[in-house]
Amino acid sequence: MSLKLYGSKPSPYVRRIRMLLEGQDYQLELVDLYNDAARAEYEKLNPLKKMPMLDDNGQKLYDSHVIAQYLQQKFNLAQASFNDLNLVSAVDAVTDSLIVLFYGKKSGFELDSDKLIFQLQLERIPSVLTWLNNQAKAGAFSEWGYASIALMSLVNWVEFRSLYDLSPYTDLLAAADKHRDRAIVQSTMPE
Ligand SMILES: N[C@@H](CCC(=O)N[C@@H](CS)C(=O)NCC(=O)O)C(=O)O
Repeated sequence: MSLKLYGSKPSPYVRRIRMLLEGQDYQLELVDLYNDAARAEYEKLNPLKKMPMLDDNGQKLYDSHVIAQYLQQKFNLAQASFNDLNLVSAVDAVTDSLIVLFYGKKSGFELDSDKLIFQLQLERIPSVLTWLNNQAKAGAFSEWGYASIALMSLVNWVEFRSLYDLSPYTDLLAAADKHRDRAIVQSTMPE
């Protein structure tokens, strides 16, 4: 098969691409970045050692946004608007901050706000979630597209790993609830 997506099932960035690839023929190549041997093997394919990576018959792409752009062109999918891309950037900001906190915790650190690296993330997350919640209230995620795909990847991953209390962000959760039952959302749930 020519189209191969490298990544893990829990990864929110990989999940976006799995959802974008709905209905397409591709192979998911599982990568375990927590395993030293698997990481060393993956480095031979991808020096960035990040996921997702797409390999389309030898054409490699290393970043989910570049992959999304590539797939939009390849399969004639709708282009995301700049407003949607802003929503995706905001979802990325929360995702990246939660990844830093997740790695911090996994590395045995206390996630207190005395440490600048944690303080920055702990400040950013509620600020961005509040903005996203207001956007959701205004209907920004009502259509199924790149922004809603990014939102579902974030919300389901946060729930799967119990990473953060999203309950105050009621409009954001209501927006996610509108898409929860989609077949592609259900079939790509983190596991
Ligand atoms: N900007 C990248 C972010 C990808 C990313 O951070 N992926 C995480 C997994 S969710 C990863 O590969 N982390 C490994 C590491 O940072 O060493 C994208 O959009 O693809």
